[in-house]
This record gives sequence, C-alpha cells and structure tokens, in this order.
Amino acid sequence: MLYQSLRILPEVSLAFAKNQPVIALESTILTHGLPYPQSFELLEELEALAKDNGAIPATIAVIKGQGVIGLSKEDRLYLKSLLMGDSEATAHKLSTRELPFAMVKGFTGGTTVSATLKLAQLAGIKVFATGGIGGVHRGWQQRPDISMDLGALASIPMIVVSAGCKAILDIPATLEALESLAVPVLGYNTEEFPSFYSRQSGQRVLAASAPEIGKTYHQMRALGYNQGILVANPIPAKSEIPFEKIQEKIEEAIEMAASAGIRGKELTPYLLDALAQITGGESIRANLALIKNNLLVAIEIARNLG
Ligand code: PSU
Ligand code: MN
Repeated sequence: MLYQSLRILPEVSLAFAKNQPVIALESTILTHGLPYPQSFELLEELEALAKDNGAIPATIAVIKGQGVIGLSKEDRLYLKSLLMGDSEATAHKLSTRELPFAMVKGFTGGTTVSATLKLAQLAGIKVFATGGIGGVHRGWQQRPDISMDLGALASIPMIVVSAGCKAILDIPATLEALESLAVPVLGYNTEEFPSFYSRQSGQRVLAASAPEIGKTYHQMRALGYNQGILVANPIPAKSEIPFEKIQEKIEEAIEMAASAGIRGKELTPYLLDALAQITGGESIRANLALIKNNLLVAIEIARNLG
C-alpha cells in the first residue's frame, strides 16, 4: 500500500507555481458544522469570494482515504451524496488522531481545524481561514475535553484566521491553554479577543496588522518555532449577536447536551445544531458572515507574507 496519499487540485498547484495566495479551508464545517444544503452553498460562496479577491481556495477533506487539497467536481458530488444519505458510507468527522486510520480504511470525511492543518502543512500552505477553532470546553474541571485544534496549532506552523474560538467553550481557559503552548494569539486590528458570534469576550489580546502578522510568521521561522499563529478577527458588527444575549442560549444548549449525554467528538456538532434551533437560525447567519470575513483577512495576510 501507498503510505500517505495526497491529491492536490491542479488549480491549487498552478497557484503555487504562479505565487498566487493559496488559502486552506476546512470541511468539518460542511459535514458537521452547518446543515446541508447551506453548507455547500457556503462552500461555493467562499470559493468564489477567494477567486474574486485574487486567491485560490484549497478546501481540504479526506475522500475515500485520500487527503484532498482542493475538492474536484467528483469529490463535491460524492460528499453531497453522503450528506444526503444516498450512500451506505458516512461522512466522518476527522481530527488529527483519526486521520491515519481513516486513510488506511478508505474513509471519507470532513477535516477539523487540526486535521486540516496537518494536510495543509504537507501541501505547503501557510494561511488557513476558518470560523472558530476548538478549544477547552466548559466543565473541563470534571472532564478535560480539550480540542486537538490546540495541539495542532502548537506544532504546525500556519497562520489560522478565526473569529476567536467557539463561543460554546470556556474562552479564558482556551486562552490560557494557548499561552501554555506558546501559540501567539493576535487580534486583527483589535485588542479584544472576539468570541465567534460576538465582537467581545472580555479577554485582552495584542493587536496586529496584516503586515505585522506576516512578519511575525517569518520571525517564528527564523527562531525555529513550530507553532502557528492564531489570528482573531471579530465578526462584522452588523452580523454580530451581542455577548450577553448569546450566553443564555449557549447555557441552554449545554444543558440540552448534558441531559442527552452527548460528549467527545459529538459534542461540538450537537451544540452548534442546538444553538441554531434555539436562535431560530441567527447563529447560522452569524457563522456564515464571520467565515467570509475571515477569508478576506486571510487573503490580505497571505499577500503580506512575501
Ligand atoms: N466551529 C464552528 N463550526 C465547526 C467547527 C468549529 O463554528 O464546525 C469545527 C471545526 O472543524 C473545529 C472542530 O476544528 O469543530 C472542533 O471540534 P472539537 O471541539 O470536537 O475538537
Ligand atoms: Mn472534544
């Protein structure tokens, strides 16, 4: 058997050859983060937005055991067929620890931030746009549910543009963990760490511009660091859900998850879905707006990377 199998979309290889910015996108948001068909509409909008702004998107996933850097037409059709339940196979949620076994078994799935980082690194990508990273879940004192996204950020040199971490998490604890792991967290032109749906979180970070983020990335390489950089870019004001308002709904969603006994890798998709129901879709509208905004900032940073 062939160990490590990656397929790079020709358009992505060409972008490397032409020195055009290439931005990695994750796919768990498609398979587990958003309902179908909104998920695929978002994918198409994101890819068009990247191209309109002179960048090439590389949506990363695992298709039949192969790491895919940029989805082909066939990949999209196949993933859609799994999400619509037209096939026996299921779309898995793949984080770093699941990736090797999934490749051996020929599984198909969406890659989380951690697994996307791993595959993007192998492909030579330096900038990745996502919604919100995973982190330390509330209640970690009882059960230490800490996303593999943090370990991946600590060991893979990549600029990850997010709207902060997911609001459902323990945000101060997530920032503490990132500090312990020596992952720089830079606010994109802001000193307040955003909390996904909201521009506020009450937590302070250092503010940085796109050129400063690019230079910090190079400085880290010069110093021999393995860490990536977490860029925290606030959701546009017109799409935000105020911090106090969303907190109540998050607590409701967490209670629902607890009484349904949901834990492990099912927890995040469950909470996002519960929040979408509780907010009547407002959380999904906010999610769509912030990810587009993150993509634009990722392109701006990639241009400044030199
Ligand atoms: N944030 C979202 N939607 C998502 C995710 C994060 O708004 O779908 C996904 C990302 O792929 C992230 C993953 O890497 O959830 C984290 O899952 P966990 O908490 O199980 O590590
Ligand atoms: Mn977890």
